[in-house]
Amino acid sequence: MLSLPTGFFPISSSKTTATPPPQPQSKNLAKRTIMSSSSSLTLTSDQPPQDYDRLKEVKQFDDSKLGVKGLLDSGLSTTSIPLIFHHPPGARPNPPSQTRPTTSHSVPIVDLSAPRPTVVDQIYRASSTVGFFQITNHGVPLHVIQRTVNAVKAFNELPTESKMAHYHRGMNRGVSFSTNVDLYQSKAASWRDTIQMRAAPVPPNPSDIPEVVREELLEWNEEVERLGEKLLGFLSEGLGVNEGRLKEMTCLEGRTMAAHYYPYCPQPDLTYGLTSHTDPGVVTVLVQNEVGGLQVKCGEEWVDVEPVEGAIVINIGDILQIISNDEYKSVEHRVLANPLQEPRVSVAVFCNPSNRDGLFGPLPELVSQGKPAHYRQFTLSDYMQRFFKKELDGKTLTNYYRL
Ligand SMILES: O=C(O)CCC(=O)C(=O)O
Ligand SMILES: [Fe+2]
Repeated sequence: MLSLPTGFFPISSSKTTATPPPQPQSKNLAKRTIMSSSSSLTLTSDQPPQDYDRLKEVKQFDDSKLGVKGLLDSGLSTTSIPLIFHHPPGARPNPPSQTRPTTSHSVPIVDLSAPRPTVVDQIYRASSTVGFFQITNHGVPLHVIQRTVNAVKAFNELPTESKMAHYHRGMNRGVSFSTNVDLYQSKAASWRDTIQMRAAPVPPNPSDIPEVVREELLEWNEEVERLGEKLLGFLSEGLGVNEGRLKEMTCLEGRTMAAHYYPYCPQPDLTYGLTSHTDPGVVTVLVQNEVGGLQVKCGEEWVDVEPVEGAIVINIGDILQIISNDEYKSVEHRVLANPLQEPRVSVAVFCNPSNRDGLFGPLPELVSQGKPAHYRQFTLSDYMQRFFKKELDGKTLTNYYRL
């Protein structure tokens, strides 16, 4: 069920966005097609008709350039969601999203204004258990976070016709806007639209970024770079290695941004906002609005990553789990479909190494006779190739390279 994670390597590889063969269609035609009564996008019963052609439906939806927000605004999905979004009964949120259980676990909040040894210790503990934590007093002004989130909201709430002009999956220019970045890979679609942006090493040409989010996403990218450096310092120190170790490995230099919009979903128990996955990179830096829905898996429980005003969510990715020889944990997380009228907005920045030909594996400082390496070494190019050939599944990177 695990699908391509949002916004990791996709950026510079043309293979990243498995787009079906182009079929020229005018906007209006696309819209007519999706709205025609013969389209099973209007079919919402759990039982697909015998002649149900899922790929055709998916493609029609993509060609319509509506995204889920446009589908909702078109009036097509105000009470029920099309079949392409229905996840199989055994793979739906359980228990239903409206009755989230209380759990004994929680995602730690680390106050970065505490003395450094305390911060390092708390980040180490969170990273080696839940794999997620939130940081406060991090130096990024609240209004900068709000500006970023509000810009993403404003873009998604533009009239559908204006957004359609930006709708495409290819990342050749370093920016895309589409629904479900994994639309053609996943078995069931989810209820979100996403702007993806290559953030580093080379951000896109500003004129290729939709104007409504242009300044804000570029500014956010700079904030994340500053914050990321501090963060990598804490994470390195927690491992007992030189403070600059992860930074020197270029772990911050390959960044991708995914700005997600999760509108109201009329049937949130049939689908997801984003299905369960781990992030393949080093660390992810994420801001979210007040709506909530992000959950992290702790044992068999799904624990809410509660929105905290001004806080920034950090999670460990697969590469850092490997580099740390399993001291840090890359943990599965997901987003429930949004049952509220207020949309959920989040902006994730995936920090990856930029060095694709160097060898990555457990840090030699962390390996000894008593603590053997859990992984073999690999290059990012190798990983990317396997990743896009879909040779890997589940906790892709960690399982594949595990010794
Ligand atoms: O929207 C969120 O809160 C989570 C996003 C996420 O996990 C991802 O993009 O990989
Ligand atoms: Fe993620």
